[in-house]
Amino acid sequence: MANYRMMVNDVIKKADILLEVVDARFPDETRNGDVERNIKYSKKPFIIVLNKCDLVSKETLEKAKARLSKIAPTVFVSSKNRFGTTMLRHKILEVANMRGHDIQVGCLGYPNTGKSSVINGVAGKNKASTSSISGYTRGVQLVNAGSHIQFIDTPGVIPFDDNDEYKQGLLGVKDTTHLQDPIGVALKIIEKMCSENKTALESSYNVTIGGENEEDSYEILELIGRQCNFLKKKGKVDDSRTAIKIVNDWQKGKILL
Ligand SMILES: Nc1nc2c(ncn2[C@@H]2O[C@H](COP(=O)(O)OP(=O)(O)OP(=O)(O)O)[C@@H](O)[C@H]2O)c(=O)[nH]1
Ligand SMILES: [Mg+2]
Repeated sequence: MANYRMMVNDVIKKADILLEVVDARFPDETRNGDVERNIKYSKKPFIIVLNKCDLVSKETLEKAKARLSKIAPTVFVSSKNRFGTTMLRHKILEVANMRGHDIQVGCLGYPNTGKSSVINGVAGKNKASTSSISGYTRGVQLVNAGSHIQFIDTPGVIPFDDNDEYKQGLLGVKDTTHLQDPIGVALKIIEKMCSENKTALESSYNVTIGGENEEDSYEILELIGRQCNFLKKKGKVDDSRTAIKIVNDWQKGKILL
């Protein structure tokens, strides 16, 4: 754990500018207060990058951007679709405001938010390795992105006190093989979807939510299980199997918000 703090501070020290990469589906949950405080303390410029914006509606994105812009310049990108990456490159050059020598860009954020993918998006090539399993980038890596930009890719970091399993499941920090309670996580996903975008949940699983009792997230999970034909003996829904599917789909970006 002490290593984590050392690594973050070391990257902040080396970098001319920092990117905090957050997941556009949960910008607040994936912002790291520790990291932001240390960046502020260093007085170095930083940009908040709302990545995975392909998974979020434009309206929600604009709201998040307006809110976060009060903290730091904020851009949204989809490194998957290479959307906004040119804009980010310009923003880096603009905010760093340096001439004459290479710009070192430190890339920090929670595990699995897409730090390495954002770097690849800006570099225009797959130079940093990525994976749907979090904890993929180990150790600090330098990536040349051309036109005087060099990235410092880092392993994802989580604030010390944050070991809530539900959050780790939602954010994809732990995959279904490492979660102790995938059903609990699936229920959280269902709750989040129902409060923010029920229609997207319905169309992902080809179900209609709204019948009696279907305000209850467990009932919705059963409905989805039945639709997927995940049944046990006597026609009972296999809730674990359904939960694992939901969590996997969510983590792989198959459910839009
Ligand atoms: N839908 C979508 N998925 C993305 C996007 N960017 C990254 N991903 C996916 O998110 C997962 C994590 O991406 P990485 O770039 O490895 O994330 P990271 O932050 O470097 O992860 P660690 O190094 O493990 O901390 C991969 O499955 C990517 O394909 C995006 O813009 N949209
Ligand atoms: Mg990485």
